[in-house]
Amino acid sequence: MKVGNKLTIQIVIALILGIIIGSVFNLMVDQTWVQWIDQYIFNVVGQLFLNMIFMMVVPVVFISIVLGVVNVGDPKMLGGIGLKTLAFYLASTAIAISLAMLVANFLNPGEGQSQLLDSDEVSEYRETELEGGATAESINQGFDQTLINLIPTNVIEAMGTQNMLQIIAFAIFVGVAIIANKDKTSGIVSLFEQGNDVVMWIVMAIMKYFAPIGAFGLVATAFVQAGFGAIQQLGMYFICVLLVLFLHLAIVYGSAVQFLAKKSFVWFIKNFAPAMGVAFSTSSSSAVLPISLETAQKNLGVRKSVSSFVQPLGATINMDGTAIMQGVATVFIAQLSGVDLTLMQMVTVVVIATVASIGTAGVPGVGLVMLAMVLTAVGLDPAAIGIIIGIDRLLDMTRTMVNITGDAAIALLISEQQKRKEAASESQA
Ligand code: DAS
Repeated sequence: MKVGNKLTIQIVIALILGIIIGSVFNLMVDQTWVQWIDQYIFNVVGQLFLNMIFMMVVPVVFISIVLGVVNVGDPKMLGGIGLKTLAFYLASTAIAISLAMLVANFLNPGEGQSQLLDSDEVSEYRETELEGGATAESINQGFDQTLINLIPTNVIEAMGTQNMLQIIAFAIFVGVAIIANKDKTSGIVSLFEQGNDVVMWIVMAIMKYFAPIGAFGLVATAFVQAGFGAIQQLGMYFICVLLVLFLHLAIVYGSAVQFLAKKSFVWFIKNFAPAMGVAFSTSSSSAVLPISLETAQKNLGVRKSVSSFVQPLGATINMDGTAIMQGVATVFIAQLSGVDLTLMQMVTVVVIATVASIGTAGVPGVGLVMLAMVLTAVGLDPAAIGIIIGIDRLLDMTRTMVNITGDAAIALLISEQQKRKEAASESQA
């Protein structure tokens, strides 16, 4: 069942209303009745919706990947899709962050604002986040540990903690085992296929009945808390991030869809819009995964065997929108600090941000936590993150939307290339 236009329009209207009402309420945020409505209506409605879709992530991802591997049928072919996916993901992330630093160096969002480094937010962030060792160290585990952690020692714990890469790894083992024993595993394949129908029915029901009101609640409460007031002080930084997100979406993904998938980009955005709207409201690539899988398969016609492998992988390791924020933020903070980043430092930022995005789950605010590692790597003060944390929730919405749209664009082009390759070989036969 396609995710129809009516639902798309409902979600878009819900987002617009959430932004408007949230921003108006932000102007009266000190009023008790505003805080009551925000806490007991907007926040409750939004969190209930978020919980519902988070509830579906593990069953959907595990079942989809097992079926995806089984449908591919040949582990060697799976390896081919895997390598192609990784190559596209790493290339698009490196382009994203390079574009971000190019535009930031052109627009100079941090120029003449060095006083921001003396703000209370910087010292507060240093005390609460950095001294507690909760940020840079916790993710600065090094590439070797990230690789080791790919394989779970306890699959129940991996599912319990929604460790996406470990769930993907275990699902691939199960899928390959089913293929290797296909003369005896027809029953379990049917079980997984029926399971997939059940979980996807639940996802569509959540989308149909709760997505509009849930998206409204999440966006409204975010804007009540942050509001446009926080943007004024950091206007250039905010505009710079949004500009690069748009350019990356339109130019990089537009080209990938138009010239590699040979599909209209407008058609792509129109049909993927429901997932983009939910990503915007939840700020979580992981939470929106069941919906982005369903929307890519039903609305964009992406093959299940490609979608169920490429998109879950992308939700964890491919975060172009996040890399864009990190690129702009690093230049912004360097300019505040009066530091001219050398070319070598910019290359370091590209490498660190690309590696940092691998292995971190797609949950709200994770990009900011990874930024601490990027800033430290080029000798900048990670406490300066305190300056941008106030408006980060608003930027997180847009960059999460870009993150999952990139995953879907790459899944579409891999799927369309597969279809054209098969059509060509059939016509030769
Ligand atoms: N919210 C993250 C995601 O889910 C992105 C980020 O924090 O940058 O993709």
